Amino acid sequence: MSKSMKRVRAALEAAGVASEIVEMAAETRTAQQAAEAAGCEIDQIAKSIVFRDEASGRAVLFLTAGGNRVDDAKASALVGAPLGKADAALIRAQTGFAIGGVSPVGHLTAIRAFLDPRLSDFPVIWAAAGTPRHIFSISPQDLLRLTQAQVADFTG
Ligand code: 5CA
Repeated sequence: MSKSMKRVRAALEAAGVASEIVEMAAETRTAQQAAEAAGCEIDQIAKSIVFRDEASGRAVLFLTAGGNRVDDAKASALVGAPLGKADAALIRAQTGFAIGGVSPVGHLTAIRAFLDPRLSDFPVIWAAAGTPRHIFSISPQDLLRLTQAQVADFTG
């Protein structure tokens, strides 16, 4: 098992979340691929979209329903600072994950997080487990608890 996936598993276990990481037969790099693999609606996939807070230089996490897009202006207003693109190196350094497998949990360092209310329309959602082939299911409530995310409208 990859180190990235072990961190995800450890975070889920530490929080007492009864969730299993599932290996998919096909790649789950995108929300569309993940939804097809899980056999769920695209909005049931929690995308972990990372931006760079240009004031602090730190990464910020937007847990976004698969079919939604982050609106830059709304997201910046929420953060209270301009946001820029987080490149692969920043994402890797702060989260410990590579693009396509960024998990919402098990990060190397604490990350400020926001959660798309659309995700709360489902009893269970799916997210990346640290690799482009593994996902796990979790309730939106548990995901909120683990990420300490703020629920806010940042899509458009
Ligand atoms: N495993 C899937 C489903 S859970 C997954 O990780 N999807 S995702 O949407 O969270 O991750 C893909 C996202 O990575 C893209 O939507 C995009 O926002 C981001 N991304 C893709 N390429 C880059 C890049 N070169 N730099 C920064 N972010 C990127």
